[in-house]
Amino acid sequence: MTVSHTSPTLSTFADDVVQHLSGERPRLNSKWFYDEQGNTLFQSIMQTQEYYLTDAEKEIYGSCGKDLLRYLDRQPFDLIELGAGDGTKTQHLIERLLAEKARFAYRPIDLNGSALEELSELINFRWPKLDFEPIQADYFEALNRLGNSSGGRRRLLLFPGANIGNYTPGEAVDMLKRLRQFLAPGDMLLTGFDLKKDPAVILAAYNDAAGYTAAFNLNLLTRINRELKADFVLDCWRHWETYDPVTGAAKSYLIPIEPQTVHIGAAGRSFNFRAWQPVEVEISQKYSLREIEGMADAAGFEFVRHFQDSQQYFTDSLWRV
Ligand code: AVJ
Repeated sequence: MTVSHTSPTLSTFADDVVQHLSGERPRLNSKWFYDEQGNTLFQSIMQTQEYYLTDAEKEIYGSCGKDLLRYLDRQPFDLIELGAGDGTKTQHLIERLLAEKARFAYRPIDLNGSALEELSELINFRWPKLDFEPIQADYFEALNRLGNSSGGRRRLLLFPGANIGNYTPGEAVDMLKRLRQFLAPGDMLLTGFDLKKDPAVILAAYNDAAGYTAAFNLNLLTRINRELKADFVLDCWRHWETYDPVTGAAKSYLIPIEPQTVHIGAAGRSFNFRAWQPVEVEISQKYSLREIEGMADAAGFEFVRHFQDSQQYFTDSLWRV
């Protein structure tokens, strides 16, 4: 199968950038990080020694399969994955599920066509007989396409990668409530959450020594320059990361070292930035196990259990409808 390399429509991207930059505190939405260069940089981040999240979830995915099947009463099910990416982690789960002779169809969802294409190659190479159909779309657009029943089959919805961390806690609960609408009694949701831990460990993960995270953040300005005909002067912007152990929010900012007027051609708009005026770009929210259990409740799920890595840095939290 082929996945098309569609970009978001220019006007969606332009409108979103203009809207976020226009507020009293200028912002940019981190969902636009992932153009081709952004994907490459994110892959490099995942390979740094500081970015512990990927290995932690890989370890969990490599060991929770048997338990998951037990909670699904070993019935056939649909494995639906939100933000599947290129499948480097999920293949460890699929491997375990198939080793346990599980019967399931795999439906990965991602906005990113090139990641889905890599995932397709991986699946076709390793498990050509797996019932597999990738969907290139927004999470909810894809879920709408799938409808709110799998014809009586159970659903196991995977929401991996601490992607939920890019929402504020309030937005995250709203999002989880919406996911709940696509599930029926007996269906399950497995969500990856990064946990509160030593602030030094968290800060380092978003401030790697080789500078991939800085390049990843700055690449958003490069993308806006290219796709929206803008003129950010890249040399004048710095990446800055903070972690607040009280709220659990890791935040990244782009900060200009001198005043700048930036014209965005595709939107016909200009924006003035004062020297050192931060532009908020990304939140990567960290939670405690207790907070996560509270979220299950708030979103209308029954908390089942946590699957954690051996360092207890990360959890994949299993909830039931
Ligand atoms: C892909 C959203 C989980 O927030 O940890 C990595 C993205 N940003 N380094 C995260 C990211 C900077 C990542 N997620």
